[in-house]
Amino acid sequence: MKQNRTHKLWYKQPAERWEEALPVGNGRLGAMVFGGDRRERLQLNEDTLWSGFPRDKVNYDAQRYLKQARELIFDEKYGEAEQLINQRMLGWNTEAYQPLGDLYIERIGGGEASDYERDLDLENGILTTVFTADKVRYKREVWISEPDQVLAVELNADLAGAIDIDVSLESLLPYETAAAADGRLTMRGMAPSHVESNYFRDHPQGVLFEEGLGMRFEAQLKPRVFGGEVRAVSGRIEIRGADRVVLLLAAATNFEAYDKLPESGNRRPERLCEAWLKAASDVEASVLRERHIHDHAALFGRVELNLGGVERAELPTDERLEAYKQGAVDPALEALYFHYGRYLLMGSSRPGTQPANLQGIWNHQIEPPWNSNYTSNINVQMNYWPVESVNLGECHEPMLKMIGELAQTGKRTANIHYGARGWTAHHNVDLWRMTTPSGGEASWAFWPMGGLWLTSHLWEHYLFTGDDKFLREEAYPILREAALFAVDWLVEGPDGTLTTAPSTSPENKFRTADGEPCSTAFGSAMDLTLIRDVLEHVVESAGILGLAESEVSEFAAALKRLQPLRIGSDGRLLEWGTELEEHEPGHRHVSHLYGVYPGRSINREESPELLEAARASLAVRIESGGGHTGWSCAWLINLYARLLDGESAYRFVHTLLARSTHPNLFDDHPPFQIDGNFGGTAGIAELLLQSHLGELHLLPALPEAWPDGSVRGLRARGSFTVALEWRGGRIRSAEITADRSTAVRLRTDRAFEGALPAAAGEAGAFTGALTFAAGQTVRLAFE
Ligand code: FUC
Repeated sequence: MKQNRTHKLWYKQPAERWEEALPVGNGRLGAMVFGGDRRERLQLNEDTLWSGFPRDKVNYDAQRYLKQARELIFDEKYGEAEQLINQRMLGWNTEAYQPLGDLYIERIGGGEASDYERDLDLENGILTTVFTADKVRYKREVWISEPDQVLAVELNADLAGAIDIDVSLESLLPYETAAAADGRLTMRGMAPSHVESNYFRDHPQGVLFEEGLGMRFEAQLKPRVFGGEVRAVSGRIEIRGADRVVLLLAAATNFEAYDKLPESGNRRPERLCEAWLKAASDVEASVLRERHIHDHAALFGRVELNLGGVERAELPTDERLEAYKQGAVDPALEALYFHYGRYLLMGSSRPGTQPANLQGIWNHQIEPPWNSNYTSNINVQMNYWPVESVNLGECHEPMLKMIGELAQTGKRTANIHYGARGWTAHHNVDLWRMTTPSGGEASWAFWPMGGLWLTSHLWEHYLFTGDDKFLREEAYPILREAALFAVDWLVEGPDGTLTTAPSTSPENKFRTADGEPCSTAFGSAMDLTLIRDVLEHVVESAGILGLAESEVSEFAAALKRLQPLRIGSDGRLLEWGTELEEHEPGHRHVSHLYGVYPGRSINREESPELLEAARASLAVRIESGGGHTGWSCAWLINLYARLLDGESAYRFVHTLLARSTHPNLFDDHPPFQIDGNFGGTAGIAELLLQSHLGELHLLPALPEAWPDGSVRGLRARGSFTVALEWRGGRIRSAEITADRSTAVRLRTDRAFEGALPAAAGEAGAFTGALTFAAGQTVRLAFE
């Protein structure tokens, strides 16, 4: 059967490795589906299942050493300052995101499978596996419903009575299962009270279980069997001679109430599962399926992207990716990667759920890499880079909510660690909203700027939506408290400007005068950029909201005295407040370029010299081996998009796919880490539309690899939705809708010389202004 595979990942064999399995999720529940013909495995996750328990992790001693650390730094004794921080001012690592368990469906009897195929349809969020065994055609569909909060597996066969399966639940964590006479399966388990930090291994050491401290979880499965029978046998169920089977699974932890809580309001996981399963089994599976598709398609279908090229979707996705690595030109695969990023974000972040962590919600290890936590010195932010521009604004909610929660826990950290007002967070965050420094070493752990970076998400959400109520009630109080921390954290530097000390530039190191690698100095470009941003955002917000807060003048005064970014003797942007020799010139983080992207303070209009210095820094970073991890490569795409260098950006789109992508199109840091998927998706959007300078820039950096194409549904700051069409690298038409009545400048300075936009009547590269009534669409045709 020939089918349209434009929005599908598909394979001719089951997954052998986890990175070949396909993800489904509703933001809270996730599964990696292996598609085994004989033994199907669905590896399950629930987004609140973490190790640990709520507790106070502040380091009461930290503040004692702050003054001394500052003095050492201003005496240029950087190594000594760093030692002091490492010994006295750090904290404990975050807890780890946990795997819930596995659902196994074993086919009993029957011969070898042939004509096998599995696919994931991004448009409807349904995963299908089909194969033939003993001349019977079997079909299995899996989806996870957001409206109904259950996972569904539907099994069909084209011969009556042909379905003979055993169904069981297992977990890597301590668990018990029970099977009831009606076929209901229950798995009850317990999470570790603590997991030691572990980057790559997965073994039992360092995993602590303490009765009464770890989280409890439960999964319940309810089968609906048509035309056959079901038996409970020692903890599993046996289904024999069925025509059709629908398995419904619900899972929950005792972490806290969900927004989606059934009305009982009871937090016990067993009650939650029962309520969800009851509601879901009161309706036909076809109704559940329709409700799921309706919900999924409403979000997924908002954006269309066509990057041209010959559609190579007739090739299975793994073979297609392999061909791409070997040099096949496949812009449609690049478009598929973009759509997959949107799919993954919808699957791992929906209103009321936890935000997407380092692996979204998909994790099969008790000791996952970097605890599968929220790494807030780039990674969790990158997860949300595309969220607004690719028209998934509501999927931002879990992140925005977490920022509000961190603003609460982070007050204690600001106060006790640094004697400062406001709130702070560092480079690692977890379910428990840890805001203290982690353990380890200063180069990553000592970074009290995490909270400031996170607040940019509140501001961006405001810019995209123009929602004053959100700004007033949700964003402003958090921004203001972050700004209070920023002004209290600033100190007078040797030249009399306000700077930061101790200051690191995430994970990077310089060489001290003795040639030793060291990370701690003063005034890193990223600190100063983040502080400038938050102070400006608060001052601007207060203006928009008409607030006459006393601190606003304090913020404005600090802005005037802030140490400016500096350019080094070789024309590159300095990463620390003074010129220091780099220890690893090709370091994966490019924190000092924050102002180019995701920030906007380094731009061609207001700071062209800094922009050129940033360009020079970037070039050296890349020549020296930078961009070598998935997310690092994805950052480069976005930076080059902002530098309006479509060709360099495209080079990294290609690298990301060819070098850093698993067969299931998951980003490969290595190992799997989802940020690269999201950063790549954001970057592709950024090449087509930019709005960070208060104008709509159409096709700002279109690469030559995508001469013909179209996009529909991208969002721009100012509450715009934009559709574009281009041919031969030149824009042909644009359709812009504004949610609110507004005016905006328009720029189409690439591939548009001499054309005349029908609606605007201006000749030359068009940079005119357009005005909109609320809801109005303006269509521009370019000849
Ligand atoms: C940061 C990065 C690493 C990794 C980790 C999760 O520490 O420097 O490359 O992505 O986060």
